[in-house]
Amino acid sequence: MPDTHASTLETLMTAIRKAVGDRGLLTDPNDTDPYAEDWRRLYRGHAAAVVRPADTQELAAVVRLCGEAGVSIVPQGGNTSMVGGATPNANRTQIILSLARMNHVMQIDPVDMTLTLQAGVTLKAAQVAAADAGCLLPLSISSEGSAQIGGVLATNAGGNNTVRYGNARDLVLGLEVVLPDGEIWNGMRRLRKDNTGYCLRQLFCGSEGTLGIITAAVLKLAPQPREMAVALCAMPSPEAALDLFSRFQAHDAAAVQAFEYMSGPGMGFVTAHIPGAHVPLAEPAAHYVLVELATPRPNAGLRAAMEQVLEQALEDGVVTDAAIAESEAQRAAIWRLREEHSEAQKREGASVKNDVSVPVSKVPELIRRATMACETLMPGIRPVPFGHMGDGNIHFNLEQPIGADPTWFLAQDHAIMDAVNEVVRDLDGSFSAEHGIGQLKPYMMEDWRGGAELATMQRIKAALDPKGIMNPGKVLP
Ligand code: 2HG
Ligand code: ZN
Repeated sequence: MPDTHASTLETLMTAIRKAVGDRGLLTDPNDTDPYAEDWRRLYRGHAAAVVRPADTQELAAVVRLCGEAGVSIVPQGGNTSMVGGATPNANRTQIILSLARMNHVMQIDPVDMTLTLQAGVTLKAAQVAAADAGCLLPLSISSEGSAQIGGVLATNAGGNNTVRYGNARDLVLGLEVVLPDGEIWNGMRRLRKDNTGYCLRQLFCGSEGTLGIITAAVLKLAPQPREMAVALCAMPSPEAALDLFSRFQAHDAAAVQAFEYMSGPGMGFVTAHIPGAHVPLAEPAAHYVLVELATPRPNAGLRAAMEQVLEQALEDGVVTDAAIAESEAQRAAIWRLREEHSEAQKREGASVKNDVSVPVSKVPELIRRATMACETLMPGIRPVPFGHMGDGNIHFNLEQPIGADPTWFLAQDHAIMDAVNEVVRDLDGSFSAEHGIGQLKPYMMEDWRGGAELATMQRIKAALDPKGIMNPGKVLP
């Protein structure tokens, strides 16, 4: 590092310490390094410091100081990015701005059906706060215990309930954002209708910290379900899974809260690596579906509806076996089989992830064609597709061949992603459905979004962040 930069950083740290106090600043590499590696362990960065402001004013002061010093900022919530979106470079020249201390639920209004909270509240804590007030925060993702609201919104997370309630951006009524020059934009409105020019809050949703830092939000709540029914189904094929989805949609589309696909091999990794995981069906299957029905209507008879649809599907050979949860504990155990897929794949070895989406009707074709493409590219590779079939988002993940060197395997990631993406493009899909772009996928942007779309994004970036200090190297190529 050139000496001038070292002394700039030193001066900056002194000023930041003044702004946030000793509690708000970590500079010892032993303290900062855990923040600088991503969950997948694809990126090991090193930060000059981790700054943990206590409130929006402190955070804004830090952003202003960094802007003046020309030092770039990597905003970080729960550090659960799948695309290295919250990991700094390795030069110890960037600071990580952690929202972890800004974790207060500020207000819940059961009449307006809104939840007002700081960005560092975990998604799980936000769900619990909503439930305590008799409402539902209808956003559920596997990492919800660690993921924070700010990151969830900044990446426009999707998850398990998109089929019914949309993505994170669909739940946002208001935002507070610290802009790259340190100014605070207070857009914490909780209006259902507000047509007053460009919709700035939507600009920050999905911007992955490249345009500003979300510090607080007002989220839309939904009525809490009065009845729920969850089933795990063994399926003969991906086509049968799509058929089952259509049957539930035809029966009562408003009740389908989640419709998740899992493969036989993926389920095998879960039962092998996750203690206590057990599939409540007689035989292992080649494909599985988790279906969750829920409704706020009283006396809706959901359990009977679930049985009726599944019985007919069993008779027609669309489902080969099914288990309906009889208790909350059984429901949680079935969901665990789905939610532990990422962790189980990590324990099995190195994997390449493809968070892709296609029209729902094309999911079976995606699974078949992408499987073939990857097996042709690399004999022995182990496809473990799973995910949100009800909204067309499949995590087409590939596990390394048994016995292969993980480093060698990961070095082939572009070729593997390209093979999957070729199929996705042919099916009119997207190369990133819900995980975002981070530092893993900017190189794909020119090819997929080049022309007027990417040029407009670059102009927006240049207008809001002319110094390029906000999460550089992420999203844009
Ligand atoms: C999920 O749906 C997450 O569980 C993670 O989006 C997906 O590990 C993955 O690829
Ligand atoms: Zn997912």
